[in-house]
Amino acid sequence: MTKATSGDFTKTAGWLDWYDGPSKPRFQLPAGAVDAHCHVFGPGAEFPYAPERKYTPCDASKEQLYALRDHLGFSRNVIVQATCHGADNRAMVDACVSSDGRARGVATVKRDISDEALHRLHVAGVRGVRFNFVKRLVDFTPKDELLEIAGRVKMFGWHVVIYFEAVDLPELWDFFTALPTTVVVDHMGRPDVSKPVDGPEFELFLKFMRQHPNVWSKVSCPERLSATGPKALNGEQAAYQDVVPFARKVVEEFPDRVLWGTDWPHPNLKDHMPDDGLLVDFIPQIAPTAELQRKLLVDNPMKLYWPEEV
Ligand code: 0GY
Repeated sequence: MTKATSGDFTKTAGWLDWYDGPSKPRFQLPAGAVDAHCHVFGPGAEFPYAPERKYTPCDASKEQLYALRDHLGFSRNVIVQATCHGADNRAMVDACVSSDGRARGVATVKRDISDEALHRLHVAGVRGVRFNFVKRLVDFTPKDELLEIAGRVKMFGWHVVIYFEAVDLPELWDFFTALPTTVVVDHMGRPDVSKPVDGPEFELFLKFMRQHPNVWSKVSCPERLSATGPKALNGEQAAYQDVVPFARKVVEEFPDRVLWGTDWPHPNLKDHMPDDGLLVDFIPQIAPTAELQRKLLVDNPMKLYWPEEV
């Protein structure tokens, strides 16, 4: 089914709609599992997309997100502000406050935000800000502005989520290591998985985590990183096989600093749209024991987003 983009918006040409009717995962998630990286888009008629956006998605509402949560067997969500909404956090905040406490948020804010507005975001459930360095998604924000924001949100006990491409880590290293908060890397810093897992590029990312105990990583988005794709090539559990060594290495070396999320509704995918049930079935390949699964899906996200319940 083709999805709508509502309001005065036309979705980006070639945009793939999120997947209807995802399969029921064969992997049973542990009780209390958190989908720690997902988005809501609009609906555009209610929450307009930002004028400065680089893409226009199809709408993906909070109701649709929560139906997916229940279908897959998650208990909670962390909703990450997507760039198509800029620094207008209303759609994400509305989803959080409508969740009966089962969703927390990561916002995008600008330097001129007041302490009162930060406080309101906190009350709504926001626990972090996201700094995006992926050039196709955002325009440049000066680093002194970002450092100032990081210092202010630290007062609220929030963390900083960073999104960047692996080739840009050397240039961004000094900035990242100066951040005063817990720092959560999206999608393992987007490694090029056609390169060796023990090669210099991924080693630099591992060094970043080894040297800086405040750095966490989401081991999410195999569908974005994979060249081999979703097809099971040699029997069961072969989807996104080329990503497994990278994600598994991070989970096994840093079991207390990893998170996982679906990334629903999967913005900007051009080749295929993943079946979210299949994505959940990917988890035991990268977290092979019950203990690693519990840390990845329950203990770690609870520590970061619902510390008062831990
Ligand atoms: C993701 C990945 C992408 C997009 C965004 O905020 C965004 O627009 O994060 C992407 O295009 O790689 O994590 O959702």
